[in-house]
Amino acid sequence: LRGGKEDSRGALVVLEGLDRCGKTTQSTRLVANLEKLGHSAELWRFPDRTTSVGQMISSYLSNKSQLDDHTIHLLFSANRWEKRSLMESKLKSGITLVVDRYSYSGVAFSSAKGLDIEWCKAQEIGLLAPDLVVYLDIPPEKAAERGGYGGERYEQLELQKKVGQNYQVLRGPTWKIIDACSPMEDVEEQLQEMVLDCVKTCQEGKPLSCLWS
Ligand code: DGP
Ligand code: NA
Ligand code: NA
Repeated sequence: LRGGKEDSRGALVVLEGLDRCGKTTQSTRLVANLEKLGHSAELWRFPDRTTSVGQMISSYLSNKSQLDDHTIHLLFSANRWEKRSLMESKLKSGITLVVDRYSYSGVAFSSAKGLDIEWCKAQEIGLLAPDLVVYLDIPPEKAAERGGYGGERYEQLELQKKVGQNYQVLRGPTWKIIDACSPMEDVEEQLQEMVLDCVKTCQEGKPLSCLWS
C-alpha cells in the first residue's frame, strides 16, 4: 500500500553550486526554517571533514598534502559511502536531510581536473539518490568577487569555470535552479518553497532510489 504511514520518510535535499555561491548560508537558513515549521531536519555537508577520511581530504584541500587525482576522487567518494547507512536510517526515521554538496560536486570537480566523467560517476553508483537537487547558479566571475576565495585548492577562476560547465552536463529531472545573484531573502524563500513540496511527496511515501537515477 503506497502512501501509508509506514512508507513516510524524510526528504534527501542536496544543494550544489560553485564555491561561494551561498550554499552554506542557504542550507543553514533552510534547516532553521524547516524546524520552525515543525519538520525534523538536519544539515549535512560533504566533504564531512570530521571523519578520518575527511581529515585526509581537508589536508589535501588546504595544500598540506599531495595526492594523485584518482586517489583524492576515491577519498571524496568514500567519505560519502561511509555516511550512506546513517543517511538511509535518518531518512527512514522521518528526518529530512539538507546536504551541502554531494556526488555532483564529486563528478563536476574531478572531471574539471581532467578525469573521465564516466569513471567519476561510477564510484557513486548505489549511493542514495537525492529527491531534489537545488543548484545555486552564479557566474564564476561573480562568485570570485564575493569577498575573494579562501585560498583552498579549487578556489581558482579557471577551474570554477570548468566546474560550472560540468554541472550543466549533470543536470537532470530532479534539479531545480535558483539565481544565486538574487537578494538572499529571495533565494531563501524560493528554496523553502521547493523543499516543502519535496518534503510533502516524501511524507506521502515516495520510494527511495539510488544513483544514478
Ligand atoms: P566546501 O567544504 O563545500 O568548501 O568544499 C570543499 C571543496 O572541495 C570545494 O572546492 C568543492 C570540492 N569538492 C567537494 N566535493 C568534492 C568531490 O567529491 N570531489 C572533488 N574533486 N572535489 C570536491
Ligand atoms: Na570552498
Ligand atoms: Na564531497
